[in-house]
Amino acid sequence: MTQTDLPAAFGFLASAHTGGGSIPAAVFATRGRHTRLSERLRTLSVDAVLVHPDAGPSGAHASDADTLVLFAGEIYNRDEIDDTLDSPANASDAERVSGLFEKYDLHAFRLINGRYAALLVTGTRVLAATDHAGSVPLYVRPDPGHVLAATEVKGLAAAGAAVRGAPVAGARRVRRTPGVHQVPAGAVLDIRVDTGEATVHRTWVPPVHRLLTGENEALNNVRAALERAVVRRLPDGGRPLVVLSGGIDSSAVAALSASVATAGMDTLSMGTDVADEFPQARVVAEHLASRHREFTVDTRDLLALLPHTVYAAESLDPAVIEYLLPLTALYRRIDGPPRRILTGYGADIPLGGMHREDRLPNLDTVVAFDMDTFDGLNEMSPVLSTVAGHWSTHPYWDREVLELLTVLEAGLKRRYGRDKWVLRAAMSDLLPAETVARPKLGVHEGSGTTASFSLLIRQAGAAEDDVAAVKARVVQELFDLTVVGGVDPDEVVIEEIIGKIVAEGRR
Ligand code: IOT
Ligand code: MG
Ligand code: MG
Repeated sequence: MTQTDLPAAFGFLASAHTGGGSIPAAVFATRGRHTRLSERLRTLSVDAVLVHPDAGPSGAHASDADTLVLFAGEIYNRDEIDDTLDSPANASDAERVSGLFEKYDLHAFRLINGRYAALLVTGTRVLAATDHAGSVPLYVRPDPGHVLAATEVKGLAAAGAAVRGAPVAGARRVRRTPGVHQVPAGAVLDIRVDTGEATVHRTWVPPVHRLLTGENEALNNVRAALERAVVRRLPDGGRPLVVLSGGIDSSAVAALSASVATAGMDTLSMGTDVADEFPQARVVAEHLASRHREFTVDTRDLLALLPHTVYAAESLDPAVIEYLLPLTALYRRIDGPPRRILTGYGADIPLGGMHREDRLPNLDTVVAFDMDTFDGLNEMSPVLSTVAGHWSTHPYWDREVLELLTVLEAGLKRRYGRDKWVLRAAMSDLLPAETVARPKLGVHEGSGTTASFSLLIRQAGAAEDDVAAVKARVVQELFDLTVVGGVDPDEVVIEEIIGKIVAEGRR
């Protein structure tokens, strides 16, 4: 595939300042070339580093005398935006943001369906914006006269002491990084650079109402929306790569990709010496005639990547780290040229797929809770794969798909004794019957990750009842070491960390 299939930039680190100012060293887990920018606007100066694939980063920045846009990621409703802006045919995503801003000011970000983080410096303001899902994490440190922003918090943790460190109402502080806040999902932070004052504006909130829709209408809508989301994420003429477990979520993405990708499709499955879903994935790969590969990761090698997973995701949630660890191992094994990877990640959140019983009120309770609490978990972060130079994208968390799935009443999600019924029914003509009927299995279960991590902790002497607490402490410690402390994850020995934490627990 050609590199133009990748976003113009994967991430950035930037400093906007009134007087002189320096930019911290560019620290990214993301692999890519670094390009420095220095722009003197009418009121503010900006220094930035973009991290990008070889073909970038010209489409990732746009500027005129008073405004500079930095853009990491990609937009999926380009056609609609270009129509409303009368953009030239070859506009870049940074230019689209710039054009929307001219027309709508910060409301521009309400209009974008994408997977991105953006920084817009204009006049005396810095706007820091996330997509609806916060799927490309973005962090800011608003000191008076000097605002720092980065797509990975480790770059800001390395920046030295903050001047002000005052809280930003409506934004979460980041552990052990004074003055640093994460921009909420679906939000734009409007920062006055002279004072460092910041105001959060929401650009998307998860819907809390539910729709009573007929079966056929629901499944037709789901099919159409998911197909649109997949099509918008496919490489231009190249072969898509789908990470395939053989469950309904990733199999649906693979089936829709196969139905439109003219150049053929690749699928990839991971397993460990302990567990895999290889037979179930093979059924789908054969049915769709994809070029399919299986990677088996040794469990010891898998667990050794816990520090790398925390370093990439910058997440403190132990359950999320268990979901992301096998995917981290998988992405790191994809060699050759950079790929555009489609996943089935996130389908279980609006569909309540992790919920394993029949009662509808409980199902909707879980959906409402999960849609309220995903922000800050960073489970969709592209850094999991950009550490290996690849770009991942998640069709179920396309803004339109996510909204549609969320609002369907619970009885369409669990129906006829089946979980995720509406999705299964929507895909039944494109997949083998056994795939459509296959019960849900989480990636952390299918790879044995949860069990293997637990075992390692018990082997270090922890009691069964303490395993969950030890996991949480281990993830925290890995965050403190690698993200905050700048320790190379390759230098961290996971057994030593676990041993230390279990010993602490005994004291
Ligand atoms: P799961 O749904 O099993 O897997 C997520 C995606 O990872 C799959 O759709 C597939 O694209 C990829 N994948 C999984 N297993 C493999 C494999 N063996 N080989 C290759 N690719 C694979 C956890 C989970 O159950 O994953 N994620 C949930 C939600 C997490 C809860 N988060 C929250 N409440 N905020 C999900 O919805 O994806
Ligand atoms: Mg799933
Ligand atoms: Mg699964």
